[in-house]
Amino acid sequence: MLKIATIAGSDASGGAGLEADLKTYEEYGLYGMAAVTLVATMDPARQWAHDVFPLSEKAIRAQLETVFGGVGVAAAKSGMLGSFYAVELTREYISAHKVWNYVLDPVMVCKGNDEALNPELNSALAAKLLPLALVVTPNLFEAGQLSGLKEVNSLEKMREAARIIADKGAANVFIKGGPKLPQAAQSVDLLYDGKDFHQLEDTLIHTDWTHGAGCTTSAAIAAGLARGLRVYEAVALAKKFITASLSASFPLNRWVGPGNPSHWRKNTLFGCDCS
Ligand code: PXL
Repeated sequence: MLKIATIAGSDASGGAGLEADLKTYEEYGLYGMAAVTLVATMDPARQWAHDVFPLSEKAIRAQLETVFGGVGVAAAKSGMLGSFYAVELTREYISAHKVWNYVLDPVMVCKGNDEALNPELNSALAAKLLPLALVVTPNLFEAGQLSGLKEVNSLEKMREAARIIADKGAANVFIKGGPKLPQAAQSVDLLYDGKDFHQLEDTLIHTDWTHGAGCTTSAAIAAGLARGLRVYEAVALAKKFITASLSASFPLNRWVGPGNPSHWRKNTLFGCDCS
């Protein structure tokens, strides 16, 4: 059984964070493990406002020791880290255990929020984790933050940002334009492998229920790498996977809705358009 880890926050609503990662790993037939960095909750009495409860340094280290020291993995991803010590511990364990298949999802915002949660933490994340990343998966906002370009809102700017982010140490940069590129008729993402650009396009799914789409995409890339795919193939399959997931997205309540990562399997297994 191939093993894979996530170092991420728990999303109590189940759509993003380590819950999305483990669901995705399961779809790829992998044995998923998780080191929890923080617990994120959403308050229905405050329009689904987020609260974040970080775990202690001791608790995070003990989990990383369990996962990397005690078992070992074919690949890992990190998501919301939430503290300087979680960034530093991630660096320590990914490098000490020589996890080459490491996918860095540089989570800086929750859905609908364009304010970086903590700019200094984001600089630490860039300095310490980009050099270890086989693939980094920023959205347009995160690509702007990581590159220092003010706004990344076109393919041209995505290329420029990708070059800068690769210069900071990431081996491959996958910038998710998705539905956010102005006038996009398709969902357009860009992979830069340090030499060439690859534009990936798929059907643009028109839905408000996209909670956890970034987490699912980076988990799917890590899962593809664990299965032995090369970076381009892992990214291309992840794009198909998230497109299928979003095509069956659904609301949890009036504020939020996730994709459905089991949609592809259910269609294949049961040959129906079941959600
Ligand atoms: O989608 C970003 C994200 C990542 N990780 C956790 C989250 C969220 C957004 O809600 O809660 C734990």
